[in-house]
Amino acid sequence: QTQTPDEILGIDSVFDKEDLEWAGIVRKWLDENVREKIGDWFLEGTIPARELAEGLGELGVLGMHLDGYGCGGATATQYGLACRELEAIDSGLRSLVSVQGSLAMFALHHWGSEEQKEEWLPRMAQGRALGCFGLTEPDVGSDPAGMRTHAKRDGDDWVLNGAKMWITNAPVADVAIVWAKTEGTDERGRPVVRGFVVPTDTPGVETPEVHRKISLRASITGEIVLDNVRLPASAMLPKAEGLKGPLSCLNEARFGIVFGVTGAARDALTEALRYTGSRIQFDRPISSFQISQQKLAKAFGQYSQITLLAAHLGGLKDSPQGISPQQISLGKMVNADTALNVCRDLRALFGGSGITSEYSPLRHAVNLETVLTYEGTHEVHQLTLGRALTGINAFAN
Ligand code: TGC
Ligand code: FAD
Repeated sequence: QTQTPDEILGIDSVFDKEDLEWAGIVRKWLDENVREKIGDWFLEGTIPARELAEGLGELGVLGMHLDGYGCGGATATQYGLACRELEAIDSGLRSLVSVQGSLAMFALHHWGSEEQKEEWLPRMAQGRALGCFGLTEPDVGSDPAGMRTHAKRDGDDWVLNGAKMWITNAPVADVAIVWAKTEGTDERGRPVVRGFVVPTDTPGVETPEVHRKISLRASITGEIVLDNVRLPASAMLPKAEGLKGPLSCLNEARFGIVFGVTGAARDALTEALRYTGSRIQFDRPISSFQISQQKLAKAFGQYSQITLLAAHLGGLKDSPQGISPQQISLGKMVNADTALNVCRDLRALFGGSGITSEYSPLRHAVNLETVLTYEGTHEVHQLTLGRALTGINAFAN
């Protein structure tokens, strides 16, 4: 008598019944519409983002944790569980949804004017308009305070110059949320960072694709090049002033990753159980070897730990006390790293077949290399937690 990982873990008492039912709806839609195709998209180095967005909009996962403007008004845990199902297919698919809902839509929802929200959010929730989020630059990643992209006033207009790099969805987006330094400084002498809503068909905007990726291949990554891009005064996000504007959006997307990567680990473990039960060597299924069982049990233990941490952080985010950036860093640091180790270790159980796109663990593992890096590298989260634990800032000294 075998039991699934989630049965042994007792997933029914980790999450509410209605939330698991919702996750089941997302899983079924993905199984019917995406699962079979993902290996090919990964090999081809692309994803039909616009077509998929409309389906995902109908399913209700785009901006699902935001209220009003055609968004779903779901809880953080429900959103997390959707990310888990998306990343059980591929991190690139979860990225598509994270960038749309947690970065671009959240920036508009949290920091935008009424007009900006009404113009963009309903269409983005339906997947009829795609957004991207430009913070990173060719020379500036972990330290966004060093950004060079700048916005200058010219009469009532803003004129933007600069370049953003590694921007998910940029080549296919209708709108980019671009973060730029403005002239002048705040009371602590720091340049003031502002966010701008930039339709990608504005003259002076180019969004070339980044090629030759060997990770997150089922995702479209690009640059945003801004050459004297003239925007009306109304293009600025009025409520975001300073780096806490973009960093608040990162909290949302990092939270999605905390849940998402548990899906990748679950999928790798499910495939490993299936494969090792049917593959015969030495006249026995390879699941009967003690070393195979050790690998499976270790992966199951790690999967259980990261699922419980995600559930705990989801509960915090849904509680009146809310969740802190340090708690989100804890989840991102531990869960991305652990899921990567789970997928990489399980890959070995597939022998030669494990290096093809036929089986998911290696694809998940190479994707998780990106997940370890984006949304704050593993080291950035270690230093964030180191600072919280010791009171000493080790980012620059
Ligand atoms: P510091 O300069 O001291 O702080 C600036 C202001 O920001 C506030 N703040 C936060 N606010 C909200 N949430 C957070 N997590 C925040 N962290 C900082 C801070 O309170 C301060 O506010 P104020 O009012 O005093 O001005 O900066 P710091 O020392 O706190 O932070 C430094 C550091 C290194 C942690 C931060 O710069 C950082 O997180 N760097 C990593 C950059 C990063 O994650 N980039 C991600 C780009 S987007 C992306 O990767 C998308 S992937 C998309 C996909 O899923 O496909
Ligand atoms: P760097 O910051 O140069 O870091 C290089 C190495 O140095 C890392 O190991 C880092 O941890 C280490 N390091 C840096 N500072 C310190 C320090 N103080 N102490 C110790 N170690 C340190 N960005 C966006 O804005 N929007 C997007 O949509 C987006 N999508 C992405 C999609 C993909 C596929 C990828 C790969 C990246 C994406 N990014 C996006 C960019 C991502 O957020 C950055 O790559 C990330 O923040 C790291 O920046 P960097 O690549 O410049 O590395």
